[in-house]
Amino acid sequence: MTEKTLVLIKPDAMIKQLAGNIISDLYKLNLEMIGLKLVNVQKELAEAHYEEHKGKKFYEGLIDYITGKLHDNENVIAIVYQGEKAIQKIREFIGETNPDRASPKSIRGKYGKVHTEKNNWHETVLHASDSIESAKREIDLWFDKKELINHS
Ligand code: FUP
Repeated sequence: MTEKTLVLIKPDAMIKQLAGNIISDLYKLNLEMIGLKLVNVQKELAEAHYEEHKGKKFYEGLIDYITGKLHDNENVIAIVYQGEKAIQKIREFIGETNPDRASPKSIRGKYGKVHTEKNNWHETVLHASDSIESAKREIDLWFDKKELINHS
């Protein structure tokens, strides 16, 4: 089934200059890129994106992370991919949520970090939507329809 999914190249990946390599690796999944932009992430957008985690002990760290406060870089690259099994393909590529448990071949396994000293906040390098419903919600949050190629 053709799906759309949202990928965010997070501030840690941006500061480590991993964005080019990540996009290059994502090409290998044979998905179509239908939207891409650099976003200066404000608190409102961060809180809307992570609303399901409000109140959890790592929430404040997560919001500081995605708004760039922890890496002195508040820009992330947001990309929408479309294709067969796009959600599953990209989730496998990025690896498990906890970088310590993620496959060493995955992006999170290679570059992620768990900060036990900061309420178990995970530095996860990339975000990728985990279901059709969350992809739809997240794409609407990060992109205007007219910013997507061949939007329907
Ligand atoms: P994922 O979809 O893999 O990003 O995972 P979740 O939606 O469960 O988590 C959202 C964000 O919270 C991720 F960036 C990781 C972060 N997180 C922590 O920082 N600590 C935790 O204990 C669990 C999740």
